[in-house]
Amino acid sequence: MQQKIDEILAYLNNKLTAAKSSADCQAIRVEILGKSGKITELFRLIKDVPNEQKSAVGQLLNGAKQQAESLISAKEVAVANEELNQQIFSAKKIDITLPAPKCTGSLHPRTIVQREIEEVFTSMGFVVEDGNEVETEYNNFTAVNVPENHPARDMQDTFWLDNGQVLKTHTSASQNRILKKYPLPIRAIFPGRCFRNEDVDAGHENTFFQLEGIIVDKEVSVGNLIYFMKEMLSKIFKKEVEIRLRPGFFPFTEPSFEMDVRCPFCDGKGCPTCKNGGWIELCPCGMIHPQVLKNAGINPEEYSGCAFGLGLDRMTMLTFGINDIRELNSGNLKLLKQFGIKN
Ligand code: FA5
Repeated sequence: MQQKIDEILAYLNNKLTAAKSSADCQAIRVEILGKSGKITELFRLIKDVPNEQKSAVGQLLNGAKQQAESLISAKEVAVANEELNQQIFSAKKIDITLPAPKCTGSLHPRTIVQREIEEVFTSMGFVVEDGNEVETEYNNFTAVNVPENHPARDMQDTFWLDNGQVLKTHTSASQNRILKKYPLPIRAIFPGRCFRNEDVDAGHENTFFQLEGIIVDKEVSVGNLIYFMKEMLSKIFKKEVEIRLRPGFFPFTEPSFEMDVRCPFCDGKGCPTCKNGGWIELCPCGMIHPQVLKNAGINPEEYSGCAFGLGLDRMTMLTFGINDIRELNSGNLKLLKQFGIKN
């Protein structure tokens, strides 16, 4: 048996030395280790070996099989590497001095709407501020008049971090910092990503965007709020728009409102976008609560302010006719190709 094994291994070595390709190696593997391979055939002889020698012969054959396996595998790896090198180096030469192909991607629909809104507000003297995504409990809640244990905290189910901070639940979390940062009067907008521990559906995400605006000056009134919102919406929808205020509740504004816009798609006659109601609920807003001003060191006897918190995803969906908010976070390139605008 040992002699047969030696002959097969010698034969194998010769064949492997001559092998030039993966296909050659595959053929050798079949010839030696395949169903009717030379070593496989040797295993069939075990039945004729006397019982007391069966174990020793079995060991011998297993050793031969392993040896053949590792010789073939080593050659397969070497040949595969060689083939890869051939592919790389014999392929068409790349001229690395050529300019890169122009492939700049496109803007996300939400970014397009955000930039348009920013342009409108900056043209009216607003600064654009950035906000943190991780916020202190104080800024997210207490500074905007939602003290600890106040039931209003339940309005926004929050992701708490181990260090006691939160993923900001609304852009209002930046109000205190911005009110302290700028000298009065202040006109600022601050778009940003917000997080809430919410069930996701076509209209709600756990990660979404808002765009907040504040105006603090002497004698600011609801009239200012209406004026700025109408200006913004008219520019975005490219037509004169009508808005209405309904009573709302937010601890950080007094009075608080829900602002609706007369459906710009059907002029209020009724269509699928406004669910035939003629009005679209757009954004909550109100006059900044005196306590919020005080918390930022502003005297509410002297100054007043108004604020709004626009749902940027909602505005994007309206603008582009997207009916499921989940599309916006999906990373789906089809969405970008359909609505994105080249940067
Ligand atoms: C607020 O977050 C207030 N901070 C807004 C505000 C600012 C009021 C300043 C007054 C003055 P609200 O929870 O309603 O309010 O959210 C505002 C907008 O954010 C909603 O109208 C909606 O468009 C959007 N929004 C809220 N939760 C989600 C969510 N889970 N998914 C997508 N958009 C959301």
